[in-house]
Amino acid sequence: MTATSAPATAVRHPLSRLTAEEIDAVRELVAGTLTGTTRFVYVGLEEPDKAEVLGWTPGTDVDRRVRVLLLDRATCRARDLSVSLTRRTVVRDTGIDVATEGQVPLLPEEFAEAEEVLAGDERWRAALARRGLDVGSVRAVPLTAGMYGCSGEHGRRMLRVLGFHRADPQDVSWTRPVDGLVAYLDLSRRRAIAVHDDTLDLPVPAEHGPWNAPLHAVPPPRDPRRTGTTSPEGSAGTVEDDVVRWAGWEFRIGFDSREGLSLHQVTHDGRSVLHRASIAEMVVPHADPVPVRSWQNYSDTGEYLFGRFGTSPDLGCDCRGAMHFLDVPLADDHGRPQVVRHAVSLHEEDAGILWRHTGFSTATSGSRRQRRLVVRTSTTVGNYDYGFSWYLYLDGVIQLEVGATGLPFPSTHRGAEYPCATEVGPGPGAPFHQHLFCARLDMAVDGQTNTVHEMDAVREAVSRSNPYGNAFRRRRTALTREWTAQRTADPLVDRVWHVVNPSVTNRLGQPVAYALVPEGKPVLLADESSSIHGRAAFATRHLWVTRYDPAQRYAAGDLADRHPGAGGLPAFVSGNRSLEDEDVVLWHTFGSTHFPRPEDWPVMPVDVAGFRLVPVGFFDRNPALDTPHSTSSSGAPRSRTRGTDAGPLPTVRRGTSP
Ligand SMILES: [Cu+2]
Repeated sequence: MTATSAPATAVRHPLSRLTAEEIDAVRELVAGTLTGTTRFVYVGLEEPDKAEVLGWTPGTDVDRRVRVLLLDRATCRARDLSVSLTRRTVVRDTGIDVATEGQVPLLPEEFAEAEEVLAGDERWRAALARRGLDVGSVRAVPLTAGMYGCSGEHGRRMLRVLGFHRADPQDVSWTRPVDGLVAYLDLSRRRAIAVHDDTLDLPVPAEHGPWNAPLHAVPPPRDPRRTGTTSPEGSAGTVEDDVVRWAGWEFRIGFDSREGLSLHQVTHDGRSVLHRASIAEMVVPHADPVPVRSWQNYSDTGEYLFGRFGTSPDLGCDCRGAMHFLDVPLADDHGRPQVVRHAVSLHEEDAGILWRHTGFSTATSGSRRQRRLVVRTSTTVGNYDYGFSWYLYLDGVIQLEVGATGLPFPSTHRGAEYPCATEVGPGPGAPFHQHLFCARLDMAVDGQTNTVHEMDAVREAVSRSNPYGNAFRRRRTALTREWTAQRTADPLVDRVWHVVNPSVTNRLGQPVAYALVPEGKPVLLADESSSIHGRAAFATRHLWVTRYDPAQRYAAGDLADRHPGAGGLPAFVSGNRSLEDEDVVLWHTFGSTHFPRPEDWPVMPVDVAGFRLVPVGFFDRNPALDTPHSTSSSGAPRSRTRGTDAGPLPTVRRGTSP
């Protein structure tokens, strides 16, 4: 299978994002194998092996490969292809056994089809009629099906569908659940296997309308000065061919339709910290045990491909001040490039006080402002909107913050005593649920080989050396094998994980390290016997450490949708490889356990979760000592009653300390 025309593959860097021209070239290369019903589920760069990336020099050739997942909608057969743009050929084309390997991710057109199929289903229509609803006024909301061993579902490409009444086109889709009703849809046969109507008398909530509908009594807009931050002075950073340089940091930006934003080859003053960082999976398990929604567990990355639903920011609101944007071309269902405008934004912003001290003399007093570079992207997956913000700070800290907003998935509330949902409005309930993300952190602290230590605070018993009982210390436990490197956080002992390079020491003779600092919130709460416990095993621990393997990319396995379980991390660690002084990858589960509030209705304020990577002996001293003194936003020097800090500098630049 060879293309007739030669695509443009001028490689700027082995990790350069796919261009629209390359997506076009991929489509041409596989065109001979397509039928009229073939759809492109995924088109993404096959990142070269790490050794090839690290050894690459500008001008060198690299085999530019693209992974393609195809689905024939007529037969539901799926294929996994590798296309070489350099050699202009398909180098791999294998079928996927969907019953054992799992389904390829779902397509937007399959979601659209769900409503059409159910509109013609007598059982669905009768259930709606029993509630006094016309089928045309009910939005069918298709959701990933999970694996529950239901009869007739083995090996099937499935959705489970709930209904929401939409009284008029201005309504958002999520405010008026038609509760007690669910359809199980077989996409291969384009029909409902089952329509369950629990016949409970659960009324559709009466209140409806978008968040700014008069009934919500939305107050007039606030003073614009209260609505956000700005960077009026601009940024001292640069972006060139997706490589960002700012305040000593340098890294490459990646983006694909599955993981969304990724950071590559993150260095600080030329020293390596991370080889690659991304969100490799996420799951949203729901807690409501009623049959109509006990199956609600979505892997938003592996099943929906949340990068594919990347959104353009609302300029002036989502981001303000001096911004830099990257447009991202992604392949649509037909393999055609579609550009998400401004999919990634970068800006610099104030982040409070960096450090300060009022000394005994004027010479020892001073204060500095913290600033951070923000690399941000957002995605809308059904009822939820997620914003992913990577922050890089002046003091060497890296932080990921995920903000969740939109609407909690609603039910009809089943009464004040109902234990697994909150009544969020007059009628709608919001079942409890979790948003659990898995960050894949391919660490490279001052080199590719590192060791991970678990660090706990430990109380010391009274003894001859601790006669007053005030002593506490830190216990260091090396995580030496994959079977024992599956850990939970413990905030009561301030547990963190140090990624250490034993071969490199700081000026004090200590091995350099970066700490993964978790928030330590609950991991997966579903019972150990539940389906989702096996299918999202990654989320049962805050930390897994594996030895680097380029094929091990996704925490719940390569194909998450309809996978029976035990894929991903449990399989990756089956060999119990040694982790000491090796090329290690950290998989960190974090997120929120969401007990919705009335304040989350009819649109929820952003709730955040995340983690930090903090240098521990990586630097010889505070790396931000050379931060210049700040000016006020007007550019005038602040009045200073003490100290010798000299005045205004327009932006943050390293090495220009007064
Ligand atoms: Cu939530």
